[in-house]
Amino acid sequence: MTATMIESILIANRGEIALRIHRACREMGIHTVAVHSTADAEAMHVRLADESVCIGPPPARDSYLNVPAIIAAAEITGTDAIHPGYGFLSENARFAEIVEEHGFTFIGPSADHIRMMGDKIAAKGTFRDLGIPVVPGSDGPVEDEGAALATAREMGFPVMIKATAGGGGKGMKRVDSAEQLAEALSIARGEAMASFGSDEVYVEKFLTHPRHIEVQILADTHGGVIHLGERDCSLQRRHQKILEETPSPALNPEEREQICRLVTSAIAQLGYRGAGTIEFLYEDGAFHFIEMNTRLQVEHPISEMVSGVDIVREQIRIAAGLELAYRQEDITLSGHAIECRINAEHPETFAAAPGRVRDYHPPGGLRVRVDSALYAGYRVPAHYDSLISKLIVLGANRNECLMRLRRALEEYVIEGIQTTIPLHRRLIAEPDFVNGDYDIHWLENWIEGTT
Ligand code: MV4
Repeated sequence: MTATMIESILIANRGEIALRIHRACREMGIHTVAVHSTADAEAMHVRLADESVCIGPPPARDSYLNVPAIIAAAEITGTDAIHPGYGFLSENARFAEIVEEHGFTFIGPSADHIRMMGDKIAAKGTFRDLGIPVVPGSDGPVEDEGAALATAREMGFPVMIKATAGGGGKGMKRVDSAEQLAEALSIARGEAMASFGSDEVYVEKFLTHPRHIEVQILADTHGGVIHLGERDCSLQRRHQKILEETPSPALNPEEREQICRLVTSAIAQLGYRGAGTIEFLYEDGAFHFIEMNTRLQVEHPISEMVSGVDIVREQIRIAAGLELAYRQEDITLSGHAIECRINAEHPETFAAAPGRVRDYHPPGGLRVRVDSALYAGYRVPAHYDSLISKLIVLGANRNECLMRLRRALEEYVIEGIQTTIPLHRRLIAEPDFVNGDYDIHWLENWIEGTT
């Protein structure tokens, strides 16, 4: 593979992730182009970029999802490459194709790999064939109620009906008994059709108390593949992650080494390119693959903190046809990192709380990182995701990490809008959390019991 010169990158995103990508570009001497909606004219990502282009009105479908406007912005500014960030167009295979058809470099995997992982049945089959343990299930779409029932009886109830085109919690239905199956199947199909334009579904054994553990990988176009360990993302509310940590308190070093090596080998055999995350449900000492994400993830900084690897820099190097700057043996995962997602939301009701930030004082000090596009006087728009900041801290071990996190959360001042900082202050004082004793259901139960 020959190297492609990347001298200028259009960042097809907003908020903290647009800043994150801009920072990597700056340190690499790469020119940046921001795109923004009319609601974001005063946004920090626009202020920091070398150039900016307004691509449409506030609704995302008219701006950050507006493919012709983004391609036109890249053409007008003469950029070499487009980084999609997360969300928006980041896992849209057709967008990746269009970018390349217009002669730009897409900073991400091939459109074929994005498409493959977007089809959850295809993804499962691919990883199963590569020796990765998957959740037992129908191993393909279920054609009708009879087929679904046969699979369910084989697995034993409860089972989960999932949309082939789903992911991230959309289009799923738990079924506890044969009597519930027909209705659940028809609801799941209807929801899948409405959300994804396909009513294809599959059936899996329902795992009752798993943890969500995901492995971060990077793969170049020269056969180089590395992992940066795992992240435990079990603390979620309505499929929105609230706090992530690495390493997972649930794994011992042998389990970690085994799953990370298995994943690295599978990714190498796939010929995958770019950053990726392989998601597992982990229950009773066993891993079960569920999905692969083909984008940079919100929680990538905790992996950067323990590994020292700049994941965005490596994404850009990979897209330029360069080799990864690291081999696995160059990487030492050391210490413990936690990320708190801070949202512009009421800390108890989770009602969206956009508005003007009156005063702003982020925490600092040793091993404290704040990824945020906030500034004093900024008005958080109501049109987009409520994530306004990520507080990431590193400690020599989990206890030191928790002490530092408590200190940093105490320091953090965001005045004028409601945020989830008070939720995080309460959460990290909970004995179950302090003990690392939680599964994917723990947070919602705790919120229900304490608010
Ligand atoms: C499951 C499951 C239990 N059993 N699959 C939710 C998001 C999607 N990526 C997969 N999800 C789940 N799949 C089987 N076979 C439970 C969930 C699930 C979940 C997973 C990860 C983190 C939080 C979750 C909350 C509810 C349900």
